[in-house]
Formats: sequence, structure tokens, C-alpha cells
Amino acid sequence: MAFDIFSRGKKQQEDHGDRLPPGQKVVDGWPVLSYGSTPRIKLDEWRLRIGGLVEEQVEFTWDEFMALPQTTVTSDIHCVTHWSKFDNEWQGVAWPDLVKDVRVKPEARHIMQHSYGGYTANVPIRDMEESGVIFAHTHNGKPIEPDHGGPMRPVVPHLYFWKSAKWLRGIEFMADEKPGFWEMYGYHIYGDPWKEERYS
Ligand SMILES: Nc1nc2c(c(=O)[nH]1)N[C@H]1C(S)=C(S)[C@@H](COP(=O)(O)O)O[C@H]1N2
Ligand SMILES: [Mo]
Repeated sequence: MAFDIFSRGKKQQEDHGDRLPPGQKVVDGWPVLSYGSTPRIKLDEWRLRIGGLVEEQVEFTWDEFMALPQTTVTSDIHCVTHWSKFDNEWQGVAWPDLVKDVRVKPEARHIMQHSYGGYTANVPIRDMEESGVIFAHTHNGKPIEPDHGGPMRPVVPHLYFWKSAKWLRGIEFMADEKPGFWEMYGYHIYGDPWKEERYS
């Protein structure tokens, strides 16, 4: 009997079909992975600035950001430190709705995410255009906790989770692929979990 239970549990951990990328394990909780301390940003002081290779810089207040069309998506998290968290429901603003009125210069190919606290992460623009990408303020029906990036973090679910900057305060459009914080310390410049692009 005990053996039956054991083998069923083991099977549940291993049988994720094609849903779990190689080298990952599913967790139930939600680990906090932050370099440095959690910034506390008052909503009336919060700003999101979109600049770099744009005709004109755009800045959103919290109320302006929340007035954009709202989207809900469910996706899985894959962290480079080998944990995955399934079925995260995110609410927020989709990329096309966020950049609708931003006149991006034609030579722009990449973005750098800039966070309160100084963290950065680079992503190609074409990856921001994937349908699962969301600038999220809510996770599983609750405002995202400060430790997890609240009040707002983008989620780029098809890349390792370090590509989803917590406490986002700026998006910089760039022509070239430049390394962000972890990329400068040896993480992969792109970070596809399905190809195990962990380190370079
Ligand atoms: N601003 C900021 N964003 C960040 C990080 C960070 O240290 N600072 N860590 C990254 C890493 S390595 C991971 S795995 C996820 C962790 O998010 P979580 O703490 O909500 O699980 O956030 C990413 N975004
Ligand atoms: Mo990470």
C-alpha cells in the first residue's frame, strides 16, 4: 500500500507531459528571489516611463496605467534555479495596449526593463509581442505583494523568470541587444527554458 502511494506521488511529480521544461521541478509555494531589498513605492509616486529609441518619451501615473485596457492571462513560471510554478493567473496590461501610443523608432529591436532599485533585464521586442506577456498588478486575484514585484511587474512567461523584472519603472527601447543585471553576471542573453539557456 505504502509503495502504491509513493509511486503515484512520484509519477505526479514526473508526468507533466510537455509542460515542464528540462531540469525543472514543480513547487507549490512561491519562492522570493530578489537581489537586494524590496523597494516600497507609494502608488501616488509610482511612474512608468517609456523612453530610449522613441520619438517622444511617455510617462504613466498609476491611475493612467490602470485606466489602460485590462487583460487576464494564466501562465507557468520557470525559474533558472530549477523551480517551476504552474497556473499563475495574472491581471494587468498587455504589451500592445501599453505601447499603443508610443512612437517607437524603426531601428529599435530590444528593450531594457529598468526597475526601482536598479535591476535591469533585456528582452527582444518580438518576445514582448508574444501573447502571454503582461504588465501585471494582480496575481491569483490579489495585488502582487511587494516582495514579488508589486505594485507592478511584467511577466514574460516563455523566458526564465529573471526576464520578468519586479518593480518596473521604465522601459528603454534599444537598437542592440545589451545585457541586463544577471546577463552581465553570466546568465544567458536570451533565456529560453525549453532549450535550458541558463548561463552563457
Ligand atoms: N527588480 C528585480 N526583479 C527581479 C529580480 C530582482 O532581484 N530584482 N529577480 C529576478 C529573478 S532571478 C527571479 S527568479 C524572479 C523572482 O520573482 P519572485 O521573487 O516573485 O519569485 O524575479 C526576477 N526579477
Ligand atoms: Mo531567478
